[in-house]
Amino acid sequence: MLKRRLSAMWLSAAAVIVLCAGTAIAQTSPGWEPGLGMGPGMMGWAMGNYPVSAGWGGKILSYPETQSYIQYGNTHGTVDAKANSVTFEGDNVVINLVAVQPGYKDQTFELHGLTNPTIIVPHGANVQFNLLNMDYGDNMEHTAVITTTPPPYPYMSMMYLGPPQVQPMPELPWRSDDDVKTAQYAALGESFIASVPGKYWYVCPAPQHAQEGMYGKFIVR
Ligand SMILES: [Cu+2]
Repeated sequence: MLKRRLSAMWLSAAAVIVLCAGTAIAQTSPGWEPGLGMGPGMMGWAMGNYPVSAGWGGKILSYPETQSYIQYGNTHGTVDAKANSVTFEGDNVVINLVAVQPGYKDQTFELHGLTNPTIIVPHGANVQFNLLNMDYGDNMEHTAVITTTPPPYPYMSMMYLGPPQVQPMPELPWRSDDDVKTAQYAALGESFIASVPGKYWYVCPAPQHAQEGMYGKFIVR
C-alpha cells in the first residue's frame, strides 16, 4: 500500500517537474541543445533509436533483443575497470545503459558489466542516451535524469535535483515476467548535444532509488 501511494506521488511530482523543466532548460541551460532526435514528438519527448508508442512512450524488447542491446553497449566506448568508467570518443556517442541487469545489485545502472560507471563523453558530441529496464517488482520502474546536483540524494530525490540538464525521460516500467527469458522489457532513448563541459550525474529519480545508490557520474570533457 505504501509503495502504491509513493508511486502515485511520484507521478504527480514528475508532471510538475516536467512542466517546470521546459522553462528551466530554455532559460538556464542554453548549452544543452536538443539533438536531432529532439523535438515535439508524439508525447513531446526526445526520441532517438526507440520511437514513441502508446502508453509510457517507449519500445518493448524481447529477451534476445535485450542481449543485442547489451552486446552493443559492451562493444562501444573504452572501459577502465579500475576507474569504473566508460569513455566515448567521436561526434556521435551511443550509450546503452541498463537499469538493474539480472545478476546485478538492486538499484544500480550497468554498462560494459560495470555498476554505476562514470560515463565520459567528448564536448560537443551528439549523445544518444538509451536506457533499458530489466528490473522486476513493484516500485521497480526506473529512468535517468542528468543533473548538476551531486550525491548524496534524499528519499524523494526528484524534489532535490533541481532543473534537469536534459529533458527527463518518462519512467520505464519493470519487465513483464519474473522469468527473464519470456519477459518483455521496456527501453527508451533520447538524444542531446553535450555542449557544456563539466561534471554531471545521471540519477534515477524514483523514490528511494538514488538514495540507495542508483546514480553515476556523467562527465563532458
Ligand atoms: Cu530507479
